[in-house]
Amino acid sequence: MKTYYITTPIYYLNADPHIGHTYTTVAADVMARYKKERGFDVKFLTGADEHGQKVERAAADAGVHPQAFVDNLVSIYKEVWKTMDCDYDYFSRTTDPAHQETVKKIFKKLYDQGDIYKGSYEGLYCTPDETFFNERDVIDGKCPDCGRPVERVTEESYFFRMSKYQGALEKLYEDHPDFLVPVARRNEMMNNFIKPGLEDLCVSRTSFTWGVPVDFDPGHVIYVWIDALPNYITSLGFLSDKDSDYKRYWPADLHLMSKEIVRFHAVIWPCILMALGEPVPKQVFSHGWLQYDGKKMSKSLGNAISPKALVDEYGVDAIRYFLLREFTFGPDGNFTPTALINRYNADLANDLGNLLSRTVGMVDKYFGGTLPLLEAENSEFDNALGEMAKAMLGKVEDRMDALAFSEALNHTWDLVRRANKYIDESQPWVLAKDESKKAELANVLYHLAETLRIVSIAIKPTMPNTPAIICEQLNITDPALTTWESAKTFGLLHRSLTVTKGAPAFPRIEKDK
Ligand code: ME8
Repeated sequence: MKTYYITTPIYYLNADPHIGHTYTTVAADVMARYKKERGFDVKFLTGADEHGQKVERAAADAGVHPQAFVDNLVSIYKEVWKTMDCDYDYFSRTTDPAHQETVKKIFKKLYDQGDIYKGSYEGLYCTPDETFFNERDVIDGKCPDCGRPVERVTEESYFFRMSKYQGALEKLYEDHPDFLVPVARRNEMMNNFIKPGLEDLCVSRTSFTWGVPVDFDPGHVIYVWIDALPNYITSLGFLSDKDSDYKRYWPADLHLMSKEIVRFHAVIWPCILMALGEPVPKQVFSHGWLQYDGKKMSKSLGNAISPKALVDEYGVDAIRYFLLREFTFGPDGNFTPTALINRYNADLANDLGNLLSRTVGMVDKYFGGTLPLLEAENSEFDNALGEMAKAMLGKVEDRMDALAFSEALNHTWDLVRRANKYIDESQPWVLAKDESKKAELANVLYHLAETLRIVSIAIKPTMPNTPAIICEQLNITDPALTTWESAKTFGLLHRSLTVTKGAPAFPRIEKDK
């Protein structure tokens, strides 16, 4: 069986997650579910990045031990992933003793082979982001990422000899143009970081203690990226005696993240892996920021939206659908309540919700809930709908494989809208008035039900709960009728199907809410 290993970043544990954090995790979850549907042996990793000065300070402010501080936040994060139906296989924690042991081994190995050396560092440091910047990157003494002031720091540090991997990294980018996508990010990394020459990287700190210690030099803790990035392999048992997952799933198929940490994943991480003599991930994909009022959503900017509040109001499937359908996966996207309500009402309440309730309602009204077994010739409308339904999943697959979630969903909704139009074309209410048109009428309703079956399969990865609602109302219980591949055939549903009327799947939202 082919494997598929996908990761999100491990999130900093300094605040409750907002809907921006969930953007990556939901996308990764959708991709993981999609690959499972396609028959892959999938592993999906998310987790928590728990060390560093910022956590140490926040815990001190809260008057608790840093471990207690991060344990509490981990449970909050896990609750949010449950709320968002994100079904991960590994929850990576950098305070996990096994992770720490492997990070120490990695550090020691790189030191022993001369890829880590001791020096002294002077630089401009953004504490909240735990990132050093060059003079040329800092804007008026402020961090180019978050806009907060940077501090000048001088200290004895260990360095990772990244400059040594200049040639190998350039070759990676040349040989594998898809290593980093979208192409704009690839160009940015090439032009801003790789071509100007890789600089050695500071990988230890002495100014705080909340981190993995350098065991051969007390006083130094391993600085964030050599601790955080290897989580993707420590979780698989790398350099431990339980490394079967590492052997099976590494290299990762996809690292997902937003643009501010691309450099770490697409420049520093491959250099670390090359130094370790291990394969690099197959692909790094960077999406944009979810913004609110044109600014990156973040707790510190005060524009963070709580995932739970949204899910309580609209339902988890609607929020997952909105995140992936509304914004193109790649550029930044602006989150607005109006866009959410419009999208919900148009696509979910009107298009999909109505298609289901009209179909079930008409089977109920015209045939008492069970379609009769009558022979009818297909009309041109029946044939057109059937052909479109059969072809839809192939188009979805093409777009999903390119991480073009919005386009993939749009292919499914093209069919949903087509089916609603088909109702208008076929005019079941006219057929119902004519006793001799009973077979034709049953055939129309059958085409609608079968289209809904196919739609319910295509939406499974994005909307994990809605297919059950559709199947319940159409009484689909045979697992053979809900497999991914079954959505490429039209006409599998039993002709004399029985429906069960249910509550509207997506009740309309009044705008003034
Ligand atoms: O950077 N829009 O953790 P982090 C879209 N610990 N995505 C967003 C977002 C927004 N407004 N806000 C956050 C770290 N994200 C490090 C990573 S990995 C070895 C270590 C998502 O908590 C997005 O994926 O700051 C971004 O890259 C990630 O959260 C950063 O999370």
